[in-house]
Amino acid sequence: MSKSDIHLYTAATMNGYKPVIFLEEAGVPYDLTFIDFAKKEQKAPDYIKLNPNGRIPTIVDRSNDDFAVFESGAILWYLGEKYGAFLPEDPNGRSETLQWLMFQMGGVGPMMGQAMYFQRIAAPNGHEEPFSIQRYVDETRRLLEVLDERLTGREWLAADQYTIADMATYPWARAYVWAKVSVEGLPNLQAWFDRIDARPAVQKALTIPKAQPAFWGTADESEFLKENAARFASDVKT
Ligand SMILES: N[C@@H](CCC(=O)N[C@@H](CS)C(=O)NCC(=O)O)C(=O)O
Repeated sequence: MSKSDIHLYTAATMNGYKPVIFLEEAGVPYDLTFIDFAKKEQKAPDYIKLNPNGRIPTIVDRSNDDFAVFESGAILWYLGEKYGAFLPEDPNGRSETLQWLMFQMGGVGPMMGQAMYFQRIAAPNGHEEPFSIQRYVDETRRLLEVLDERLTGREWLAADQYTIADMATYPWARAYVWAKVSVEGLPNLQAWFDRIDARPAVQKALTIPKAQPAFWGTADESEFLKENAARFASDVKT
């Protein structure tokens, strides 16, 4: 069987969906390895050689001497350059795109990730931390307000076009239900969700490697909470 240039290692998480969205949008063929957190495949020595952080996602570019890229923002940037897509060429448009990509990587992702962690993983497993929950929920809401303001009179986050900044931010911001953060009163953000929800490539990407409807508030979370409990038990050092 012929191999694609891009080999993607990922899982069904917000960061994990980002490169899938790019590859589906660009119509680029890719090989996929699903990383199973329950088996700690992300910490296996061979995987750590590709991703020193022991997390997903990672890509290997077979057409570039098996060059490995980790960090989801860097992966989108690499793919954008390689395929000349979703990353504007003009310097200002490119800078705007990278500004909003960094805003997601440094702000939206980490803050929402902690809001999710404290409410969906720590609290159901006996570690209720109200101060931390409040801090991360408030900070997430503030960041979503920044996005809403940015999207006033604009369809996309950067450069008047759909870019890797939208692809990076969407799986996180769209999971506001999972973070238990309200998007009431943020009409521009909600309209942006609708625009991206409607894209066939995104709809497909969100089922690869597996759909997580609880993230988007469209399914019962109990199954997922069981998986989280198992991970919590193996992650936490007491
Ligand atoms: N900054 C990294 C974060 C990657 C990350 O946190 N990945 C999570 C899933 S969203 C992961 O691999 N978790 C498994 C673990 O913590 O062992 C990126 O954007 O790629």
